[in-house]
Amino acid sequence: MIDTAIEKALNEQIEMEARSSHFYLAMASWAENRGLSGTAAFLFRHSDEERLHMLKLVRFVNERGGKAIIPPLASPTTDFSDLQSIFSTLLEHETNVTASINEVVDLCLKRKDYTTHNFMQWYVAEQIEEEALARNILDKLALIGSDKGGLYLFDRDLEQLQTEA
Ligand code: OFO
Repeated sequence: MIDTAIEKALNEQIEMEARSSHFYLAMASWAENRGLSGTAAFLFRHSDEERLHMLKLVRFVNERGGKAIIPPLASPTTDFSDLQSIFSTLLEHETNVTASINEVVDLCLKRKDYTTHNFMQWYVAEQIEEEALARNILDKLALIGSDKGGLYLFDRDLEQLQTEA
């Protein structure tokens, strides 16, 4: 049977992954409405992947004899000024997700729950990729600046960019 504190922490993580999915869906929609179809495709995929991250946790909690809680979600912000603000918000969000995952891992060690600790390693590795990807995109946007041709190529490249390593 899963430890109650670990179950609570995993349920909080479920909510965080669900919020990530919702958040990126709002960003994708923003991009689609501005004709940035490559960026929209990338963000729609990213949103789907966050939902998978949530599902993986839901299944794990239930398999361990806990009860996964499917959370209500508030409407995410759609107030973005430009792509820079989208991806810096995304990076900030992912940094918070990493901190939250580290807290769960820390709790697993304190409670000697090595099974959940092992399960969480997938998320630890995933966060390294997600943060690196967001930083990489922000670096590209900084290089492009206000160059419209560069923005066109950026959007085209994002269509192909994989969100997962
Ligand atoms: Fe689930 O990796 Fe982002 O949030």
